[in-house]
Amino acid sequence: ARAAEGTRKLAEQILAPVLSDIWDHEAPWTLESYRRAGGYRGLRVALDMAPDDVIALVKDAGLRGRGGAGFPTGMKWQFIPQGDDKPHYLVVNADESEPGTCKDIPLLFANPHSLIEGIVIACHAIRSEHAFIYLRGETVPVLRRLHHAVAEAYRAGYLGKDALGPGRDLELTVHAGAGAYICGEETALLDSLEGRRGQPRLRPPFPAVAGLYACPTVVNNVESIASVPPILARGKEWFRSMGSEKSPGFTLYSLSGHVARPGQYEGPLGITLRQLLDLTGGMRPGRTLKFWTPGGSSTPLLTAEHLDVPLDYEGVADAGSMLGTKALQCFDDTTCVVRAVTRWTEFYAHESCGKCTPCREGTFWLVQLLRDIEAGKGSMEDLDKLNDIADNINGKSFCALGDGAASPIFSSLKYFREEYERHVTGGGCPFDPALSTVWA
Ligand code: L3W
Ligand code: SF4
Repeated sequence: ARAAEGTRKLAEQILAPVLSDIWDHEAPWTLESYRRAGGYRGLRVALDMAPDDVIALVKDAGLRGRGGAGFPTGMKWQFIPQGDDKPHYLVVNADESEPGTCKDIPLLFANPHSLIEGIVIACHAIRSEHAFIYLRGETVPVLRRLHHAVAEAYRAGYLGKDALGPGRDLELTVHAGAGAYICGEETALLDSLEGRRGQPRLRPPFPAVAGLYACPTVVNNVESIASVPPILARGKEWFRSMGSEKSPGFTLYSLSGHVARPGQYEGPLGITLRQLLDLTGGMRPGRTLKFWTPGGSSTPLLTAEHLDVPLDYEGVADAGSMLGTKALQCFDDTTCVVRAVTRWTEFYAHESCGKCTPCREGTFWLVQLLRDIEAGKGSMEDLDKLNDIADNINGKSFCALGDGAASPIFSSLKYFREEYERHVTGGGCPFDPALSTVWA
């Protein structure tokens, strides 16, 4: 009975969305539609507050970054030095491209004003007069819609001259990237925005100290910034009434793969994949869950044993993985894990920026070994080599892309070593490629 009650409460929260509340309204991307639903109310509250009080509120609410690392948003804002004479910048990371991650682009497409309102509030808080949105360039319809929304916001006075109060202007620049996964890494993004080849910078200094044009810069994910206006409008207690103590609030879960109804589902942090699948029709008919990623392919795989892991930062970490971007890619019993890992590793090898040797060389060698194993040309020694190469990438690379590439190798060997061995002893892949629809 308690489980049923929990599921009912969860359904109520899922059915009372915040970020996605107007996605099914008519033309939700327009200023008119957004304002009709109460949009820009949080901004009015914020502009009546001192900047430091806005930062304190976001910090007390406990909002954590939704781009993958879960870093506390208010604390990041607080790192911006005060009393200096350099300009401060806000940069929104909309370069979404982590495999399986598909929440920021739909959010921008459906409701770009929720991001713009969050940007204005954040700029007030960190005393910035110029913000940038770095958008994944391939998403041309989103780019057009974003430009349209920014123009509306300028016309309405939310941006431009005196937008933050008398003498406090705010400019917002939308920049389309050229389609490199590494430009989602915050410092590579800044290099790309400055017109250079996007490659990670050494940290520290962190962007908060020396970011865009060597000035103090906050880099935040789209969903993090779009979550700020409702906190201003409804208060920190309301935000904290959802989720858990260390991971409060609501979030977007991107459900994909062999599920009956893939899509974006909004709910509190801390729900479980089992609850989400129960509410959304489960796996495709007649099939069972074999493995899944909690937050894109850079986060270690989990299995059906982990269906009741709370999807919050601590719960997923305790299970040996990371919440990451909450990209729940679900694979059923028809899927060859070696094939899935090979496909992801090919992605990392292709997207490796080449700056450091462990990642540039290691991802190349991982792909060669995996392809051989999948094709039945591998040996038992190759399985140890896979582990060894991943070990030489993990923690020894210049940025998180290297660790991300090592993670599916380690976790698949941990849970499915026997399946790798069957490829070696059986002369190739034991699965029927016609049954699995994920890999074209
Ligand atoms: C000032 C300090 N700032 C940390 C800031 C830092 C950054 C944030 C988090 O990787 C993960 C990665 C992917 N003073 C600071 C400080 N900061 N210490 O806090 O930093 P960090 O290093 O923990 O993480 P990160 O480099 O931001 C993000 C994983 O997310 N991921 C990838 C997602 C990809 C996308 C996409 O497609 N766009 O989001 C998925 O799980 O592997 O582990 O801002 O400056 N002392
Ligand atoms: Fe580039 Fe990979 Fe090194 Fe990151 S880990 S700097 S992506 S080569």
